[in-house]
Order: sequence, then C-alpha cells, then structure tokens
Amino acid sequence: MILYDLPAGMHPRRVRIFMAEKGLTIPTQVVDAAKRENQEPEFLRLNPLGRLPVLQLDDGTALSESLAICRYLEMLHPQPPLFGEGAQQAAVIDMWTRRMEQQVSNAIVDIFMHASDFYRNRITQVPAFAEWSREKIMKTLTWLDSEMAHRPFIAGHDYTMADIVAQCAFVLGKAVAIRIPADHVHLTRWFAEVSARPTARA
Ligand SMILES: N[C@@H](CCC(=O)N[C@@H](CS)C(=O)NCC(=O)O)C(=O)O
Repeated sequence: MILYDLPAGMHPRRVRIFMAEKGLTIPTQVVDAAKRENQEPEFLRLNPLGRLPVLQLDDGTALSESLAICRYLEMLHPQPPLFGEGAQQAAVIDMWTRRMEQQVSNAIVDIFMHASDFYRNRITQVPAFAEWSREKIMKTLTWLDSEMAHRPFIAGHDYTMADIVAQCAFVLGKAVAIRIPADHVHLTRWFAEVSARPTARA
C-alpha cells in the first residue's frame, strides 16, 4: 500500500489524522501540487481527477476520495471505531459526517478556491461567490454552536470521522479568515479539544 499525499491539503489531512487515531503507518509519497505533479500523466493514471489523497493498494487498485479511503482503512482496522458500531450509531455518524462535509467543509473549500492566492491563476475566481459562501458559513457556525451545547463531539459522545472532517475544514478556514466567533462558546470548546489531540497535527 502507498499513500499519495499533499501535506498542505485539507482532504489528505483527514486521512493522516484518521491513520494517526488508528495508530497506522503507511508508506507515503508526497505529490507537489504547486509544481503540478498531480497533473502529470503518471498521477492521472491513478486519479484522472488529479486530486489527492490517493491510496494505492497492493493489487494496484487506486482509491481516491478521502472518506472512501478512511472507510477502507476502518474495515481493515476497526478499532477504535471512527465510523461507529451498529446500525444506529453508524447512521448517526454518517449523517454528521455528511453534514460536516456538505455544510462546513465544502463551503470553506468554495471560499478558498474563490478567494485565495493559491487558486488565483488556476481557476476563474468569482469573488462574489466567495462572499456569499462566507455569509452562509457564518450562519452554519451559529447552528453548529447550538448543536455542540448538547454533546462533547460532533456526532455524540465519541470522537469520530465527523470531527475529523470538521476540524480539517476549520484548519483550512484559517487561511481565508474563517474563524469560529468567540461568542460561539460550545464550538470554540470543541475545536480547542480536538485541536489538542495528539493526532491533530498528523
Ligand atoms: N473529494 C475529494 C477532494 C480531494 C481534493 O480536492 N484534494 C485537493 C487537496 S485538499 C487537491 O488534490 N487539489 C489539487 C489541485 O487543486 O491541484 C476527497 O475527499 O479526497
């Protein structure tokens, strides 16, 4: 197995934190997106979308999509369970993971793509879309703060994939001045706790 990684990328960070929580080490090859190595034919054979992370299995199968990679690793290494155990817990964690991806992570990615220097010469940036996304995410954070008044972690009493998706999003958010407002005390408490985990800087 080999993990193709982009150290600064949000989605690869999900996989690295997940692996660290499981105590897994996988041989890793860094792909330099700034040098467009992810657009080289050799890499596009692994993932025609040119995105990272990619986990190549020993039979040559190339898995992309960070959540698919984490699910695969969870099946191989079920402990500690980060996607839940049993139908109900797994569904609740899936619900929150999808909410964190769709409502939080994707919104912050949109802002990053349409407002950061990194994408300035790569895509046609639409600053108004970035501003609209910024307003939207701030409303989402208010909702999420009220949710976090009721439990320690995003999906319940345990740290799960939903927390990993959300914390990686907020790390990227710092690059585009998306910060959890100080008066969102529950969300602030959660982010401080997950950021203090030994795996947070994996
Ligand atoms: N849905 C994919 C998204 C992967 C993705 O967008 N990766 C970014 C890094 S965070 C990337 O490879 N960007 C390279 C580029 O834009 O050139 C996943 O979850 O893995």
